[in-house]
Amino acid sequence: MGSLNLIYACLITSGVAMTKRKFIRKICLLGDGGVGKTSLVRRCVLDMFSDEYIKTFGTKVSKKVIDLGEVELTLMIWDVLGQKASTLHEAYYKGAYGALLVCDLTREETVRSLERWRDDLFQVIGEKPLVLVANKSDLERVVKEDVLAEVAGSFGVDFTITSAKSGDGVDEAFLELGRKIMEESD
Ligand SMILES: Nc1nc2c(ncn2[C@@H]2O[C@H](COP(=O)(O)OP(=O)(O)OP(=O)(O)O)[C@@H](O)[C@H]2O)c(=O)[nH]1
Ligand SMILES: [Mg+2]
Repeated sequence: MGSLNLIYACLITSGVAMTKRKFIRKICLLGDGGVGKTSLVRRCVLDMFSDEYIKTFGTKVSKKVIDLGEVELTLMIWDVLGQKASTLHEAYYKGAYGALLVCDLTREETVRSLERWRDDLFQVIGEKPLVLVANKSDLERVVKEDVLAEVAGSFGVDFTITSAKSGDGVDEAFLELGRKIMEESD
């Protein structure tokens, strides 16, 4: 047996090559009503989309396993309603390791209100990794990229452009947040 094969066999018998480190982390999606939070979760978890708008009442938790190389990360995704009822939100935020801040590229006010969503979140869980998600890229854009860059810059985070409808950028947004969360835990 060659020495490489021998090393490989040793790794397998010791379990090193077989096992990924596994983590489970709660994340939240925040942003105004109708920006596409539920649709992003549906696209990410089920690879489906619907044009129908059913306001989220209460909260829904979905699970998505992502592969980050030597780490397997299970995201428990909390889809929080987009209404301004911060007493309710507090309970949803508890225990979250990070969040996607979602706005709608067709409505600039949804970008401006992200600051309040972030502040609400940080009041409950402290500063945690965020990714700014600018959704509905398949529609005609009203929000300019420099406005996104300015808001994201003021939060010290990156932004990702997505379409829950076409799927563009959706997996990347969840992956990016997952990566950031795991970097924090190192
Ligand atoms: N064209 C297009 N429509 C989208 C996209 N994402 C969501 N929508 C539509 O926008 C509407 C609202 O989407 P939801 O995912 O329910 O929005 P939400 O942020 O969960 O809304 P709340 O639960 O009220 O907070 C629905 O009609 C969706 O079909 C997208 O990327 N492109
Ligand atoms: Mg919803």
